[in-house]
Amino acid sequence: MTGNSSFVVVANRLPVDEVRSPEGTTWRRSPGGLVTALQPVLAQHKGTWVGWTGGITKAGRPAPDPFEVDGMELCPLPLSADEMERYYEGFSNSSLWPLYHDAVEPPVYKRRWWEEYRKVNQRFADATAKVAAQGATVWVQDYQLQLVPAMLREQRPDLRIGFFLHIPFPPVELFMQLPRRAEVLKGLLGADLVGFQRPLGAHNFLQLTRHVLGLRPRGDSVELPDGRTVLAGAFPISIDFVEMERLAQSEEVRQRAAEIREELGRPAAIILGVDRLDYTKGIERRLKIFRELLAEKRLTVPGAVMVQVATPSRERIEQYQALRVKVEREVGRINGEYGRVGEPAVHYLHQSYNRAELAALYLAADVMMVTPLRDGMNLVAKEYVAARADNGGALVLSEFAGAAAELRQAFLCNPHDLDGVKELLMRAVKIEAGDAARRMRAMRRYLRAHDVQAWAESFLTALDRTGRPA
Ligand code: ADQ
Repeated sequence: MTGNSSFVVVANRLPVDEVRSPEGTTWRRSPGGLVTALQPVLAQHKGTWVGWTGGITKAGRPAPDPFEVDGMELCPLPLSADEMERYYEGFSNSSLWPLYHDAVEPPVYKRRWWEEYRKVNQRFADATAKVAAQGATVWVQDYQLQLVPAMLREQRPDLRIGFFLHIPFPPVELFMQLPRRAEVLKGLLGADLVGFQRPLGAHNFLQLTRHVLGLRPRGDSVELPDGRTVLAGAFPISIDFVEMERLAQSEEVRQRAAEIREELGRPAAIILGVDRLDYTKGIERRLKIFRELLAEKRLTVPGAVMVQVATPSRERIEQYQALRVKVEREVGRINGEYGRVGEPAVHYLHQSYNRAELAALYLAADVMMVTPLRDGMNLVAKEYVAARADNGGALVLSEFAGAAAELRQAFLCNPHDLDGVKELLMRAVKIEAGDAARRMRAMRRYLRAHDVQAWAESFLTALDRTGRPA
C-alpha cells in the first residue's frame, strides 16, 4: 500500500510547537531555517513531514491523526516515557551526540538504549512507507534516524531516499568505538545520497564503509554488493538570510537594540554569546576568557560587558545538568569579583528568546563570540552576519565550527588555546570601523548567495540526479 505524498521529510521533531489554551490545543509553526526552506517544497508537492510532536504519550496509544499547518501535512509519531529516555536522551543524545562531537564529553553506551533506538527508527520508517507515493522522494534528517534509510528501502525500493546529517561525522578512530557501528553504517547506506556539513564528514563516512564493511569506496561514492551506488557529499546548511536581515532592519528591532545598549549602561564593548546550553558550545571557556581579561584589566566593567544567552536544552540528561551548574558558578564568580551594584559583568540568561529579541541582541553586540569545541555548522554565526546590514560588529569564530570553512573573514580561533582566543577577542574589541565593515561585507555577500533555500535546492537537485547517467 502506498500513500499520496510525492515528497516526504522525516525528522525527529515536527516543525511545530503546541499552543495550549482553554479552547484546546493548536499548533504553530516553529521558527527555524529547516522548515522555512522546506515548507514551499512541501506545499508545492502535497508533501508530508513525519516527526515527533515533542510530548510524551502513554505506551501503546495509537498515533494522533495527521493535521495540516501552512500547507504542510504533518504526520505525528508518539514517544512513550521509556522511548524518550532510551531512544532520545539515551542512544541519540548520550551515545551518538558526544561521540560525533569528538567525544568532548565521554559517550555513554547502554545496550537497552540501542534496542529502543532501533524500534523507534522502525516506527518512523513504517509511517513514512505508508504516506509516500510510488516513486516519491524522501528526505531523512539527522543522527536520531540513521537506521531509517535502510528500513525504508527494505519496504519501498521504489523510493528515492536522501539523508542529511546536521552534526559532524567522526573520524574512523572515534566511530570505531560505537557498539552497533556496522548497523548504523548499513542504515545510512539505505539512502541514495548521504549529505554532510563538511567534505570531511563525507570522507570519514566513505572510509568507514571500507574499514567496517569491507566495501570499496571510489571518489565520492560507494557501490554495494547488490549493485546499488550510494553517493556522499557536503551540503553546508545555512539560514534564511533575507528574513533575518529584514527583521534586524525593522524599526522595532533597531529601537530595541538601542534600548538594550542603554539598559546595559552604554558600554564601549558588548560581547555576546548565544547558544543552546550544550557542552559542545564552549560556554565555560568563553566565560573563563572574559574573567581572565578582567583580571588582567585588559577589559573593565562597565566599559565591557558580556551577555550570554543559553537556551535550556536536554535538561534531564546528567551531563547537561552538570554543565549548567558549572556555567552558573562561573557567572556567579565573575559577577562576585568584577560586578558592582546594578552593573554586573556578565548578563546570563537561561532562556529561550523570540526571533526579534535575538535580532536586537545581534544588532547591539560589538563582538559575537561563537566558540564551540565542535559544531556541525553553527547557525548563530550566520544569523549574526545576516543581522548586521549596518556592516558593524565583529565575529570571533571557532575553527571547529562548520561555518568557519565559509566565513573566512571572521576572527578564526582555536577554542582550546585560551591565550590565542584572548588575543583575538581583544583585536575584535578594538577593531577599526573600516576593517570591520570590509570583513562583514564580504561575509554578507557570501551568505546572501548561500542561504538555506540554496542549500535545500542543491541537496534535492543532487538527490534527483542519483541513479541517472551523469
Ligand atoms: P544546534 O546545535 O542547535 O543545531 P545552531 O546551529 O547554532 O545549533 O542553531 C541554533 C538555533 O537556535 C539558531 O537558529 C539560534 O538562533 C537558535 N537559538 C539559540 N539560542 C536561542 C535562544 N536563547 N532563544 C531562541 N533561539 C535560540 C544543530 C547542529 C549545528 C547546525 C544545526 C543546523 O549542532 O551545528 O548548524 O543543527 O544544521
